[in-house]
Amino acid sequence: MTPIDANLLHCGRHRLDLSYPRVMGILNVTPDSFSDGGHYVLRDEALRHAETMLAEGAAVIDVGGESTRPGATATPIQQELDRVIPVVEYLVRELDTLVSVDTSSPEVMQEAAECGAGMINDVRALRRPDAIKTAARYGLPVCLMHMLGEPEDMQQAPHYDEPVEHAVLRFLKARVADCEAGGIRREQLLLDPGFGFAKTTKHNLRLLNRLTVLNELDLPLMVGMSRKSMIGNVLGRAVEERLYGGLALTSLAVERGARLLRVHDVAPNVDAINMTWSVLQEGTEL
Ligand code: PT1
Repeated sequence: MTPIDANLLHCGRHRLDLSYPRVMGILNVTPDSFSDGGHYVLRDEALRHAETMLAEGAAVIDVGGESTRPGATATPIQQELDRVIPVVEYLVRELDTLVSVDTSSPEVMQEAAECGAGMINDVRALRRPDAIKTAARYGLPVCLMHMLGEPEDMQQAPHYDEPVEHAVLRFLKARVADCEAGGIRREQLLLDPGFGFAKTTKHNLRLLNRLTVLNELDLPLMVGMSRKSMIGNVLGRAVEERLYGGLALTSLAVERGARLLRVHDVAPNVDAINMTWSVLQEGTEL
């Protein structure tokens, strides 16, 4: 066995060093995106937005063509392909950057991988038929996220019979086992508790409070809390007023072990992460 660097993800032609916390910039190509209002539908706008996020310090650009915010209805596969693939292709060609594809569809995973995407981000944790097989074939890192039900109905009275962090850990453990059994290397997996997915605000706050429980699996943790309603509900802020609240959550997530932060506002989050990380590093020596 050749020793592997546990902090280095192999993303096709790219490497992602997660020995310190990194930012994934959100690039929505849905016309109904919950906070970008579909402004980045055009390829050139997508390119400019991606360039800006990279200049601000994003390590990955996450391209998604299916809205998964609460209440969103299912997107037909062909529509998702039409939205996502041209943008992935264009970003890879023009920027030679690490592109992640936010999808649950094996067809989209396959097409995106073929045109150079380096990571798969699946809010359904590869539970669709053939998703594991497809991801395994390309060998790309996969983010497995916790959700119950589907975006359309997930917020109808979410309930857990045990502390929410235990339910999330149990679910992710089972998904990791299924993925490994299906030929995906453990070293290529990331875990995400799925903030805002089948969770009340109380669940979300508790999950962040207890985030360290998820470090038990010894896999890199990803979180996505940017502009979400958990901030809106606590602070009484509209979606465009949630940045400062989100930065507080980013700092706490980093302190509790998050290594990939999926955000809209890259520059402020990079500052919050680097400031938090510098404090944490000072506690490690002597
Ligand atoms: C996430 C995530 C994602 N979130 C990963 N991928 C979304 N890995 C899309 C709200 O409460 O957290 N992790 N892809 C966006 N989904 C939501 C969910 C958006 C809830 C908004 C809310 O406001």
